[in-house]
Amino acid sequence: MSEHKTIDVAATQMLDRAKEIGFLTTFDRAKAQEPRCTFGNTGICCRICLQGPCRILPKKPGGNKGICGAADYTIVARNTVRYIAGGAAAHSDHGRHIAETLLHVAEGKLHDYKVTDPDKLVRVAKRIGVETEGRDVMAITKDVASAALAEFGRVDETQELTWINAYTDEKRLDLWRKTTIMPSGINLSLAQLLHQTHVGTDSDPVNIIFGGLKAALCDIDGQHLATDLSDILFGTGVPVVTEANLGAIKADKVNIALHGHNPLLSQMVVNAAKEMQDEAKAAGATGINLVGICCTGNEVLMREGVAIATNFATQELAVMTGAMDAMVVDVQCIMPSLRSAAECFHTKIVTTMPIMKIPGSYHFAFDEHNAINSAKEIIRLAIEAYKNRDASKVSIPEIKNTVVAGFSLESILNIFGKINPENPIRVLVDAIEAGEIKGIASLIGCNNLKGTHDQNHTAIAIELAKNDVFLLAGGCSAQAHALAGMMNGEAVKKYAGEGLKKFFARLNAAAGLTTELPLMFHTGSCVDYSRQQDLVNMLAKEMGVENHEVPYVVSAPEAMSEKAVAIGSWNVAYGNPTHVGVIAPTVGSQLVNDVVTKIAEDVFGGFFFWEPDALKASERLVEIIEERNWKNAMRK
Ligand code: CUV
Repeated sequence: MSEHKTIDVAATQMLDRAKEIGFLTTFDRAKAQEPRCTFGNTGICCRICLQGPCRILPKKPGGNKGICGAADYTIVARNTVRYIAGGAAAHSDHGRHIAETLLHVAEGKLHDYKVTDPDKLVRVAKRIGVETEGRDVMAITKDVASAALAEFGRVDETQELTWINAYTDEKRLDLWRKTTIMPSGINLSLAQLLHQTHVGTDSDPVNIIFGGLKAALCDIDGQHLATDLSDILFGTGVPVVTEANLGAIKADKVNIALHGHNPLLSQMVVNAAKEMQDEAKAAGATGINLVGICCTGNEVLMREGVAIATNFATQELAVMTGAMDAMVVDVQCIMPSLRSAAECFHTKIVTTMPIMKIPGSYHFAFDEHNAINSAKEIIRLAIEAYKNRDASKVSIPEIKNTVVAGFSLESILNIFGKINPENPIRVLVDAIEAGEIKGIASLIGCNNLKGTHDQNHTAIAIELAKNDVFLLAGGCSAQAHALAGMMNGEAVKKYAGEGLKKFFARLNAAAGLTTELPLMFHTGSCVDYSRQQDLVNMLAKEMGVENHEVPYVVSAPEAMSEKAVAIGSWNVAYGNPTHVGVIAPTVGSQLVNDVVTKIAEDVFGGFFFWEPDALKASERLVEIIEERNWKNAMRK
């Protein structure tokens, strides 16, 4: 039955293998959860106080509200925004960790990290108002890192967050001020949101949702600074050619998967591995092979060309190959079940962060002060594990596809700049205005086992490409396309409409790369979605329209995490129509559902829509883009 679980051929093989050895995967566990509780599924189960859980039971006298009197709309609104708080906390804490590291670099406390991209440092400094003229790199670094850290602890509500202010146009900022969703400090807004949704505080669903949007703006702020500072520390991605899928795991090498989100550790493992090939050889392997899973995989893919093994839903299956010697994990999206998967083999699961441990797995406290040596010790654990590998248990699917990735905003503009050096973004605007491409879509988000793994990611990409929509991608969505062999030049030939093909032909002729450009531009991890928004902001300016008038849409066909809810929400606040391929737990309240799917458009120009059917979703996305183009043409 595995063919209905995933469209990925390699994953299907590994699911058969899991069945053979009697390992129950996340796909089995998803099935065990059916049928879902309707109360939870639609958002009308309240577990905020200890009198609960309360459910909305309209047929019972007194049952149409919770014990405290909270109506369905209050319960649904509170539940929804608490997802945003969780997501924004995760993204921004990731950003804070990077900022702290950068500050320590500037203070000379860390020796294994450095400013790798001083040009980006200066660009960011100028943007956020840090003086650069005549100052040395470390002084600028210290101010930029301090400005980032100041985003978290600010309690003066008359001030505003620096990053979103620096990158967003004044009209949009004003709209956020008018709707009272402009945050001043990240920690403050997240604490206030938890307070606002405590039992007996706010029961007004619209006010609660606005509190949620404030937290969502903290999410994009934390994301943006995380991306900027990671680029400064580790370099800004340029196009790279590599491969994706389980066939990237090598039988003759010590295989180490980098899984999670934070590049502080994964980048050090990449650096250390370069020096340690001989140690692997001494153990009988031909070398060390690194592969990525989830977003830390995207980070090292962008900057180092590390191959993608697989994405979120299929992470356990990388262990099923029997050739995974160690899986090094940091934070977020790491399944606790990896340990039991590893027990069937020799694989070492190494947790590395103080807030992320898995009972029974190996914990190695990663120390930034001793980063390279920490990374080396972790690699040595993998080499030791390799010695215990049982060759008879190794079964690696012979499936992998060529991937062209590394599309930071800088590298995208660099390519456009080969056609129009004076005004690179004009290239995209010209293509839209000439009708060569209809618009732009961002394919983002996770895997969600309420549907078939990766099916809708790829189906929507194919439909949009056929309709001449230029595609950006990130997170596990980008990995889905990479795994399926769609992130390369061949896919353009196969799937792009005539206009999009022409656009690519012009780009390819000008780009001067040794490879053809891929069907979708992979912008990095999900912390990197500010790259997309920055591009949209530039487009709006160049087109002379407002953010919510740009022919741009977002699709998260398999959104799953709290972070995805936060990301979707700031997209809506920026004016972006945002498709989610699972029915959101807002449908338990008609009012709240209408606010996020309809009223939001009146206020922000962006809105959510839920559509599990890939074809219907694609049709709607294309319609929205066409409608925006039509309106823009009318305005002229
Ligand atoms: Ni941060 S958040 S499942 S790894 S994209 Fe993948 Fe991406 Fe969602 Fe997680």
